[in-house]
Amino acid sequence: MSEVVSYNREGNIGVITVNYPPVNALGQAVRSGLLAALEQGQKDTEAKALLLVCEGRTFIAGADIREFGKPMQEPTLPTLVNTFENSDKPLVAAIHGTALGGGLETALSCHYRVAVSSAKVGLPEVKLGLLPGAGGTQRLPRLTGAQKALEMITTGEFVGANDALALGILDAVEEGDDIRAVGMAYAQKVVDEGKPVRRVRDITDKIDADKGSDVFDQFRDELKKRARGLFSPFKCVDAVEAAFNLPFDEGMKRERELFMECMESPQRAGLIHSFFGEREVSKVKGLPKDTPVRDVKSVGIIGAGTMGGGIAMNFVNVGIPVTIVEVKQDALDKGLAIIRRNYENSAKKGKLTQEQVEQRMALITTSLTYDDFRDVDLVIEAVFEDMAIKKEIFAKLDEVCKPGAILASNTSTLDIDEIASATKRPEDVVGMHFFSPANVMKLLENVRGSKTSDEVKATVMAVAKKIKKVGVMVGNCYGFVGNRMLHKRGTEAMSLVDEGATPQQVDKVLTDLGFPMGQFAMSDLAGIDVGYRIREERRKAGEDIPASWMDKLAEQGRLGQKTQAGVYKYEEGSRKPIPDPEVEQLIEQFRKEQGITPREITDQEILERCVYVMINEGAKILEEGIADRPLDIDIVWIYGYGFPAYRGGPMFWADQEGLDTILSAVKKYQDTVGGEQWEPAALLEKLVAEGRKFADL
Ligand code: 3H9
Repeated sequence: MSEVVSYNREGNIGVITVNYPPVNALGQAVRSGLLAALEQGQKDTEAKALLLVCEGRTFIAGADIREFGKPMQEPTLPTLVNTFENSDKPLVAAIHGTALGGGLETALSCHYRVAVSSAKVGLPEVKLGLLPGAGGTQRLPRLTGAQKALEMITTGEFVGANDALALGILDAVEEGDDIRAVGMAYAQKVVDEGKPVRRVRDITDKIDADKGSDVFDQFRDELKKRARGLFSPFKCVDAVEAAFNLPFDEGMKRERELFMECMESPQRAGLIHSFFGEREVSKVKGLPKDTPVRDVKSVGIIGAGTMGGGIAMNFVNVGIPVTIVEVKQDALDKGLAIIRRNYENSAKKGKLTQEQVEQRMALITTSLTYDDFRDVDLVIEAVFEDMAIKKEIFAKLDEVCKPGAILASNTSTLDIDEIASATKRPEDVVGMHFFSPANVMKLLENVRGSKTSDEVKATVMAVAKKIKKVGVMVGNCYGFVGNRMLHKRGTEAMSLVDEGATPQQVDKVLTDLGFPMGQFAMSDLAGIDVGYRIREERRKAGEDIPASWMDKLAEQGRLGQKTQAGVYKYEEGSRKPIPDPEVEQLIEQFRKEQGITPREITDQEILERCVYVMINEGAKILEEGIADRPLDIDIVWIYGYGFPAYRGGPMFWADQEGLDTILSAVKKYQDTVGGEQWEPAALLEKLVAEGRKFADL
């Protein structure tokens, strides 16, 4: 028998134990071990019932995702679950932690399920571009009916043990954390009460009740909005519907076919890359795992604006008190009122109790003086992008803050080393770039300065985890990883409109690729003045930034959503961008002034110029060591800018497009469009010459 699964008998209960850290995933060794253990249990004449239980922090968390995309090895998971269900002896699954995907499917193939109250169950395959492929789509609806099964399978959301009990997924829930004792007690009850083998496949009352229901079509309609561009959610509905239209064995076959379609889809590869990428980014290259981490028990924030307020919420949400400092009392009052309004809104939606709202608000202290930062462990500066002001602030922080306090800037573009130079402790200075809205967006781009200490780097990565963000460590340069690439895309998008495209055509190409919004809708959301100010600053600094029709928008006070007019116009209370003939005229006028004769621009050219330009820049970012690995860039773009996770991020997507295709387009635009953004990255040329991909780095 494999070491990862063992069999032993306790009294008249045969116990099958899985012990495959960290999450007891169903790799080949576990699958074959489980079959062997089951066989042993069947043969053990003293065993009257069998118990499946797991060691470590969780029940089985699913198939072993690392095996996907490789040739399948016997025994397969469907074979395993069918063999389990066919057991002649009653089988009990005892669940703690999370029973997910193939893990829940294995539990569903047992005849009874008991869990501790902290346990959760779910079928999250859809988040990996898959559907439950070991009977989940056939067995779950037999217990819950169509509606709930469709909800769980198409969202992948987890359900707590008590809810799972109410839904009929579990048979019993017990308090406590000794899962083996809970499982043994239940199995003993099964034996003592002579409970029969009860196979989920044979439970048909809910199937009969929902047969012919229009819930499937309703779900498909709903998914057209909720899961735009995605492949597997629709296949999930097809598979669940099969449970209602076909006999069990045929339903299983249909599920398998649909599962294989998903497995072969590029979306599955992209989503699994995102899954592992999200976890890999926490392992920073060159930063030893055992680097000491400083305790962050209190935080100071400079600026009570949208950004400062959003940042503060992240900390109070996890119980860390914050002190917000502003120059004027009314700015503090205004900021605090917005934070309260956000929490009150969550309370209205039932996400927080009124008591929790008050608890959170009580964790916020406001002040007009930096002296109140004397005892904090971390200060985050979130004032507007002005180097002189930032340096002044950091010099003051250096005077006031205790030794060992981390001094962070939320700058989105400026030089961290220059900011650090205003202090006598550059080793404690770091960038912590939050994305707006800071209480919602999952990315935290942590920026290392040349003197930032390892301890500070490790601490800000730990802080990201603590506040439930995905932290990515990047190097110091203009715009870091995310905005540096975004600015290249923005410049190309503006030029494309100069040359003849419409803003809505550019945006549509990007939303068709899977971005939640296009470049110009995003500019309207962020504020047209933001980009304008950056361009003006760079012009003042002597950079050759050409005039743009977008400058005219800013000069006319069309600042985006906040003025209900920007690149698009907006109806009162709506965020829906509406193309505006006035802007068309403004663009036409601009072209005339510049002597540009507009030409027809294809969607393909828009895609290449907006996205390939980012990839070329991404390659330069890698060359310069600003990002350690292509996956760091992918995760920045997925979590900070809405690059579709199912495409795996820009660098992963580039590998799928073909680096040779991208390089030849880059060279073409170097000749036709010009500019440093089209100078091919040496790394891109090298990879193409060697026939390698970003994934090979
Ligand atoms: C499936 O089951 C298909 C079937 O329907 C049909 C097949 C025919 N495999 O997230 P964490 C690793 S699809 C391999 O940091 P947490 C993870 O990479 C599967 N490895 O911990 C990490 O490794 P490292 C359906 C896995 O406590 C370590 O475990 N199941 C798997 O925050 C710790 O993970 C899912 O989609 C796996 N399945 O969260 C569940 N899962 O330390 C996916 C995790 O080297 N997993 N690892 O970086 C999760 O949602 C979370 O990991 C979990 C734990 C909630 C379990």
